[in-house]
Amino acid sequence: SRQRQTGVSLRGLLAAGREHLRQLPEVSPTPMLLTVAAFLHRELPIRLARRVAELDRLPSLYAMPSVKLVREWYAQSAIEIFESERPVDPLSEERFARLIDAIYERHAAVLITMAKGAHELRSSMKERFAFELDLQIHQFLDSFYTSRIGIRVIIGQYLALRQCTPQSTRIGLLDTQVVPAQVAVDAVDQATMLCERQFGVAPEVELHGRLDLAFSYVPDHLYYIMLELLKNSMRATVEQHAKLVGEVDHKTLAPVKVVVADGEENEDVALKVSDEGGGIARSHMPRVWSYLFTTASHEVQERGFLDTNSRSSDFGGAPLAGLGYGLPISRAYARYFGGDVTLMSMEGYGTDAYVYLSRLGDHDEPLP
Ligand code: W6P
Repeated sequence: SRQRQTGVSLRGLLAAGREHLRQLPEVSPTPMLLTVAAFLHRELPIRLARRVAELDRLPSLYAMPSVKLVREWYAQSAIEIFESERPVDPLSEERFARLIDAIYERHAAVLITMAKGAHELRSSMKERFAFELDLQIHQFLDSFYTSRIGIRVIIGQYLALRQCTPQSTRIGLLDTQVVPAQVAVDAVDQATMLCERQFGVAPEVELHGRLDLAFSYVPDHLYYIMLELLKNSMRATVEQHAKLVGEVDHKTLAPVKVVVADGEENEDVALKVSDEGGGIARSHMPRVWSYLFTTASHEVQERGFLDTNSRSSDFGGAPLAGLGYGLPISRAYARYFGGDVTLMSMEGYGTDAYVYLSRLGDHDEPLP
């Protein structure tokens, strides 16, 4: 855990992926794939061990059974990789990939289990959190989840490259031609389905701006972010309408608006999701980004746990009101490649959510 972590950037991942695909027709595994595997073989135990050491520094959280379980997964995985043979030829690379794949699956439920741990801690304390501890745990979880995103990106990229075919714009988890408007449409479809299932009705979504824009990104991350924002906007719209009109079974909901923007030589791609769902009180804003407060009821939370627990993918369709983790996790995804998510709200009217995605690709990943 005392060794230095080595960061990657979108540009670095793209370059390695392209080189792998260039070498692919000739040999398998390619020299580049072996280089990537060797990088993971050294890097993953460092990153995993650091999380174990960090956890050991938070005794109040670590006392929770769920958190202990997560720590065991991290320690076990670090040891397994550390003790595994270095991937240097087809056979050892194949064995290494199988180990990494199993570890990726082992850690599928980390988010939900840590959330449970934070919940356990909250209920174990009768009173509201002491501000200091609250902040400390929030920052810990933010670092923890940011680190997890990074680990899952480098693992996911390696495993996806092994199955990659050269004739596509897709390079592992990355795509050189992500069309944000198309990702938005896919997220709208899913959010609409979830919203209709929960409320029996969903607002229309209008799409504006640079609908043809394409750039290099991880489409799964953008999808996760957009789905989260759209679910929030749709829910707010339906609930606001019910408050004003006294029913939800009505088709005159204010539409949610999505705008895609980018300028010449612009460093960012920006997306905006706007709703007229009544907005968020300014005093309420901090808890919207918190891992420790959640607006969802306990019953919904429990369902949230069950609904997502069985999934091994991080990008499945989560329930409309789950853990209340969607926003901070979305922001962590955006920040991971140098972007951000912000909310601007007018209480009594509605909310604008802005997503900024760095298109330069040279941002080194944050390595807490
Ligand atoms: C709301 C609350 C919220 C959070 C995130 C995105 C959009 C919205 N709309 O009312």
